[in-house]
Amino acid sequence: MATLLYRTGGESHGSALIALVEGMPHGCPIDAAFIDRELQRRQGGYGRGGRQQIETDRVQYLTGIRMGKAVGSPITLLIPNKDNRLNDAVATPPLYHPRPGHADLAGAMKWLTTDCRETLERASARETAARVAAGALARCLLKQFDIEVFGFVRAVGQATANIEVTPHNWRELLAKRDASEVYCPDGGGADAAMKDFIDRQRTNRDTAGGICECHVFGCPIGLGSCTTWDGRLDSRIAAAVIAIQAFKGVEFGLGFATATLPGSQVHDEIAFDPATRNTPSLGFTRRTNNAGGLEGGMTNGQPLVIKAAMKPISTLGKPLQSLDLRTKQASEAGWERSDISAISAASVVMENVIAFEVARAMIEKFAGDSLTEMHQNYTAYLTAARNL
Ligand code: EPS
Repeated sequence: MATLLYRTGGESHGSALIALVEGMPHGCPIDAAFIDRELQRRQGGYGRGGRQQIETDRVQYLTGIRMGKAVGSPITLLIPNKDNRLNDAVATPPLYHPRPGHADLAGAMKWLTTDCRETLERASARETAARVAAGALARCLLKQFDIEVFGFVRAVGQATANIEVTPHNWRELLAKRDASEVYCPDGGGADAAMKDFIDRQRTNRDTAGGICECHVFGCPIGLGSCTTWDGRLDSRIAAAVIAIQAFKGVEFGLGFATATLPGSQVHDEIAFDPATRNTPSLGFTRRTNNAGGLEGGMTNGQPLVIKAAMKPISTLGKPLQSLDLRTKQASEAGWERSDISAISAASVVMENVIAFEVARAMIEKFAGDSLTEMHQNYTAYLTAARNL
């Protein structure tokens, strides 16, 4: 089956990060400036640490692209690390005191060592630069089908944005998000409250997590599958989102709140509007979108709505109780340069890993070796559905 896949490689302080993307159709225009902008957004946000002052993440394209277009072969994206010191034993010393919440302890045992260094190098959220690059590349395909993805920070600590996102106002909200240091489009004070929470954690030498939210507009009905558990688009999106470093929960639409309500208040009643018959939703409308655009593992023509919780960063300036893995004697957890909060960056990562899964579902449904063939399959499908 034609599909879209990617792998990443690289350590936080190694020479580079790479992403290898397989399955981009021939002829798809690649917007390198857009991909670099997403990388810059990932580097930004309120509460970031010193690393982002060192790096200027930009993609170098090693394979798979000619004259700004995919040639159909695997695409290799490389992001050099300026803070490249992995082979310098002094500059990347061993870490024997695992940080609670980080991969340190489990990774050290897994690799049969008392040094957490190699675990932390790969587990680090620095790797998300490669995921953003792969996802933003996939978005170049989505743009060809007018599918847009919008992510932002919904909450930090107790500070929550009081906004409703619709297909009509999201571009306006996107401009507000881009003007916000926290990447929160709520001009009504939530942005300031979020910054205040992060500032307080900095003062306390503590860290902050939050909630990211992502909307996808323009998906045709029927992406994903109800026939296999791993073909369900919600299962793929959930897996992609929960795989982001420090993410602990994901929900679609009303999510966990659906469990507390009767069915009559949860399910989105179906109606028809002939005026929107020529759109990817085929004219099927809903007054509500509690399902978050997915029913039976398939897109239902409504925007996808996904929320996810990020725990606070696990490197604390005031370290928690841990031990020395060599002696098993109690000791404070290790400290590495880190962030107070990476929630804004995480919203960019979430946007792009979701985009990758939607692009994969598009390729699986409208398979074609070239963009031209994919467009023909897409149009033929919507025409056939309209003729029912
Ligand atoms: C990050 C790079 C890392 C950390 C952070 C995110 O760089 P360094 O370890 O050199 O400071 O700032 O990583 C973590 C929070 C983590 O837990 O590993 C990045 O580029 O996003």
